[in-house]
Amino acid sequence: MASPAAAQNSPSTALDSNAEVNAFLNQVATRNPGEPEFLQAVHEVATDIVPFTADKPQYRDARILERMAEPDRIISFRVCWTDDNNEVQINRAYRIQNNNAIGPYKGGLRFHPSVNQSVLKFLAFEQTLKNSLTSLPMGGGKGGADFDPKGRSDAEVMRFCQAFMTELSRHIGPNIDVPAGDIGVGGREIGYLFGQYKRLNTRFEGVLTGKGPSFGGSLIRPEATGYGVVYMMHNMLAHAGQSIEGKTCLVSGSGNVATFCVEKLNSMGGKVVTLSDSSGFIHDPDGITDEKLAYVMDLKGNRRGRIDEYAKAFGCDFVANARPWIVPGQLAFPCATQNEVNEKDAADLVKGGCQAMAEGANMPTTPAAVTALQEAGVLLVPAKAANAGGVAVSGLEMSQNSLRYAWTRDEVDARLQTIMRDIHEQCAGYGEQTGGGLDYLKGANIAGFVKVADAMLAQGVN
Ligand code: NDP
Ligand code: 2IT
Repeated sequence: MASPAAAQNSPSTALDSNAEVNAFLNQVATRNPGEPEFLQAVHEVATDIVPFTADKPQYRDARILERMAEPDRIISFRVCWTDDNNEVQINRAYRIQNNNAIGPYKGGLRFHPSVNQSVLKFLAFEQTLKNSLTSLPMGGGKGGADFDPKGRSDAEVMRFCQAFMTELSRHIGPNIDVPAGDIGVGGREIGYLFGQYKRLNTRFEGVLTGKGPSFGGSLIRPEATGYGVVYMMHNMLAHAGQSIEGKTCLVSGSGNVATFCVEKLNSMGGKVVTLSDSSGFIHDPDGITDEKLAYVMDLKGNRRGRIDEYAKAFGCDFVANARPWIVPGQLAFPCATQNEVNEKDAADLVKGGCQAMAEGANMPTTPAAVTALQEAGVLLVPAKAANAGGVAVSGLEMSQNSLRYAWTRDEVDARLQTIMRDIHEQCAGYGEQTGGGLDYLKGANIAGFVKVADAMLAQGVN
């Protein structure tokens, strides 16, 4: 395995750049009070970009990083709808249009009670760099609402989606902003949202991705994020002379990203022993086989049940209110939500023999945990590189919609594999350390930044 990230700069340059990072972050903190997730994401990027641009006055003079960390536009709106008891419900919704230097705004919608402006601003900022890594023409955006789909009937979810789209439709379009799914927004919700957009605009156009295959959705889009995470792990391990075959894998979450991550790991010879949801995790030492995975997909995707039912069905352990990182294993795939791996979890992972992590969720690892993992020599591919397969196939869905054509599963999967290989190469290229080893976080930040920055420079001050 590669050695831990080594410091590149001389002590005095490092001090200068630390001071500059801090000055920049103080400014961002003052402008964005009460937004810890947004500051965390900007901090993590600035730590790499400020030293990188130290000898590149073109980026500094044009204040590119500051401009990227100030969303182009924040749209905030009220969503009113009636529940099955005819009671009026009110939710708060947003669309953050962060940056469209390289293409229309693009990014998912999240429906979860924890949604607020800070969470969506961090996601939109990250999305800008992620979409750049895919090499497809997509800017960065993110949206959602503090609506909780849990326990709601199909009819309630439909009415909420219709009310949400009634306002959102004014702000999006195939050449303006193209939303997709994220936590709490899957094929069902995208269908309802698309139907309402069409009703309001009388236009059948590729304004959302993740649509059903019978109305313009790309094959492999549901699988793409989870598959892409595993392709990235494969590339990273191959670079280090290793493979997934025979390794014990820890996966968190049990939604879209987690389940297709397990499917691909199984097909590549990994043994997955954990899954989780917001109530706790299951540990199945015999492995979550394809048959057991089909049960999980039905449980979470159709019946919308809880993960402890798996433990009852297959006779294994369920640990309430805990995360899987205490289980020994070589490969880790956090696929639930932000900050689900903290410093203590990182220590547990290292103790349990973890060698590599690919982030399926966005920003799942706290800064202290990142440091602990890197210092222990764990290979770590950050979310903006590892989970970019989802938005990449969304980009391919946009291409197919423009062509009025549909590629086969194999064609889309082949393109996905090529894109993930290319992202790995970009990150490895920019992440090489002078003392040897690879810092994939730095590589992803710089590779994502450069393309957007150059497009912004070319387009003048705006
Ligand atoms: P889903 O809604 O399909 O699944 C989310 C899973 O994470 C569920 O198991 C859910 O548990 C769990 N979870 C959600 N919030 C929390 C929480 N606060 N604490 C513990 N567990 C939680 O979402 P996705 O699989 O689509 O998304 C998972 C992650 O992947 C997110 O970070 C998302 O941003 C990221 N991502 C998604 C992409 C996509 O294409 N869908 C693309 C790239 C990244 P429960 O059932 O109890 O709510
Ligand atoms: O975080 C993400 O990259 C997504 N939720 C997918 C976005 C998309 O537009 O497909």
